Amino acid sequence: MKRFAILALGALMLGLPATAPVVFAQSATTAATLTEVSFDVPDMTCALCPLTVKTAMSGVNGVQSVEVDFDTRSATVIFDPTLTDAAAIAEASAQAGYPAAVRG
Ligand SMILES: [Cu+2]
Repeated sequence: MKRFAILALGALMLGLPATAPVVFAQSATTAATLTEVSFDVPDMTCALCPLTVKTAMSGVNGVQSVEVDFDTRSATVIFDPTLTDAAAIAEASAQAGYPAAVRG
C-alpha cells in the first residue's frame, strides 16, 4: 500500500498530466483508511495453529493481510474498517477454535 503513495509522489514530480495524480491520490486515500489491529491468540499450541488462525481471519471480507506470530501468540491484521471490524475478525478466529482478543 505504501507503493501507491510512492507512485503518487513520483507522478507529481514527473509532472504527469493532471488526471494521473488524481487517480493515484484516490488510491492513497483508500490505503490510508485501512486499520491495523493486533490480537492475542493464546490458545495456539503448535507451529501449525497459526495457519488455521491466518486462514480463518483472512476469510473475513475486508481483511487485507494477516500476520500470525506463534512465538508471541499474536496476530496482526490489516483491514478495511468500512467492511469489517476487530470483533468480526476475533469471532472468525474463535469459530476456528482460537479465541482472539484485541491487544490492549
Ligand atoms: Cu497447532
